[in-house]
Amino acid sequence: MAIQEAKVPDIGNYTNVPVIEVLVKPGDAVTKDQSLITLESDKATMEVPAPFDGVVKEVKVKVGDEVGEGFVVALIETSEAKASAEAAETKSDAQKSPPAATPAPPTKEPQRTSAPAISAANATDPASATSAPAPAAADADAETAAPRTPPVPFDANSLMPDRVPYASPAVRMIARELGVDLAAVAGSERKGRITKQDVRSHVKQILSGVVPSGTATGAVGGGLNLLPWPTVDFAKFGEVESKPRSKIKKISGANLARNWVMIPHVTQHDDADVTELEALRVALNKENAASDKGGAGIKLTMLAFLIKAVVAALKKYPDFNASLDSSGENLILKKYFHIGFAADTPNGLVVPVVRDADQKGVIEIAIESSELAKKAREGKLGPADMSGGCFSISSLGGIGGTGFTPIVNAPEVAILGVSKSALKPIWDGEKFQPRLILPLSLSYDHRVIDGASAARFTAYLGQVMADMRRVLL
Ligand code: CAO
Repeated sequence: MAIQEAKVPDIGNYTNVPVIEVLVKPGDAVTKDQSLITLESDKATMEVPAPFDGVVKEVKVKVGDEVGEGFVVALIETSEAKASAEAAETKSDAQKSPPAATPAPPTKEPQRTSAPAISAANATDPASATSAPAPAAADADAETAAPRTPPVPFDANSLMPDRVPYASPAVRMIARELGVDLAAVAGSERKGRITKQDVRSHVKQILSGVVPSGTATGAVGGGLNLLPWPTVDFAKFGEVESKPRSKIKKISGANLARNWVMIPHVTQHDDADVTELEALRVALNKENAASDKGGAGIKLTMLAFLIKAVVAALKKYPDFNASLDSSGENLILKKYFHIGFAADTPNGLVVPVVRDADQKGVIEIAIESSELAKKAREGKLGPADMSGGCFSISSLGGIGGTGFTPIVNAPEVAILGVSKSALKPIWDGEKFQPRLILPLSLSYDHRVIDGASAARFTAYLGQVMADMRRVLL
């Protein structure tokens, strides 16, 4: 018996790569190629395999350590002869293996190699690569000169080329075994990393009908069979410039794409008569501007009144303040009222959250939402500022428009879009009266909310906005 060092092998140009998972502990029996730890660089996750069979005597790294080639990961007790034979075999395997930073080519079977298994940011997910259906007869668009390719099952990467499932090779292996397209799985770990448990929960959701079965490869009757994303050489048609997308745009884009395809959306449009409310708001703001006491300088925004009115509507219709649980069997009703609002920033869309809006007055909400919007524009929002939302509001009223279809911010079940209020002639039974009308567009998850409930919700919201005294009731 001998104690051998298991070291980080050649991992290409990566140095000081953080350890994000330690997969073994002292006393564990390991077999050659079994993963010992997972590393995470900016662009890839890599698992460091055991170079030989044996029993772990000591683990030399912990989560958060930074390692590079040659770093000792663990001490493994093994029979001397066996270890040297296996070490020699490992060396020759490594020579045959692709360079460490090259993503492994898609295969149906997991790779058995002692080179670190790498899940690079632009690697094709083998799970989806194995599932292309038979070629279709449809012609490719002649103008774009795209090659004739068969339809492919829905793959988030084809919609959002920057969204690549972020998962370790072990998780990818499980996904392949279960026939799950990782692009459809929401990662629960930091930076959206997908865990084995996420894959299992996803399968449970498919079985219970919460997510479409088409997101599992090979599922009967599933898949959107979309055409591949068109590849066009735009420069052929005129001058172009390539502009990198911001990190926020990539992340929010991937979330929006998932929510749009996975949630059956319906948008209910309605109007709120805000004539009196706007008059009150303008008057209070004038008072505040002239005041030398508390309240001076505070601007009451329409958004603040909307948040308060939404809380009243959520109290009356609790199904809107809810989320489906991971099995899809239950609706989780929330007893708190944290309202998110979409904020447009130079880097893209973010959704800060006003917490416990039911316990705050309109002034407090106005101050808090303005501060959050300022923080958003300065790029200073932390995760805590953006988590825990129950319902979102997307207000484009300060810009313009008469209505739009906001996308539900999963796992919430509804979102309110607000457009620009305008003076309109409204018939009062005797004559037309000029009234200030605020357009409301409520998108909702039709699995959870019926059309009639949505109509009641927006009608009630309109009543509250028309007479905020109802909030007191
Ligand atoms: N109708 C008419 N005018 C409106 C209005 C409405 N619904 N809402 C606001 N306004 C007016 C205000 O009266 C104000 O005018 P004055 O300066 O003359 O008083 C002006 O628009 C700016 O309003 P505000 O300071 O209250 O800001 P806001 O509430 O409109 O917006 C915020 C705050 C954070 C929601 C906004 O900055 C923002 O980011 N909006 C974009 C949200 C977005 O991108 N949604 C889309 C998401 S999906 O891509």
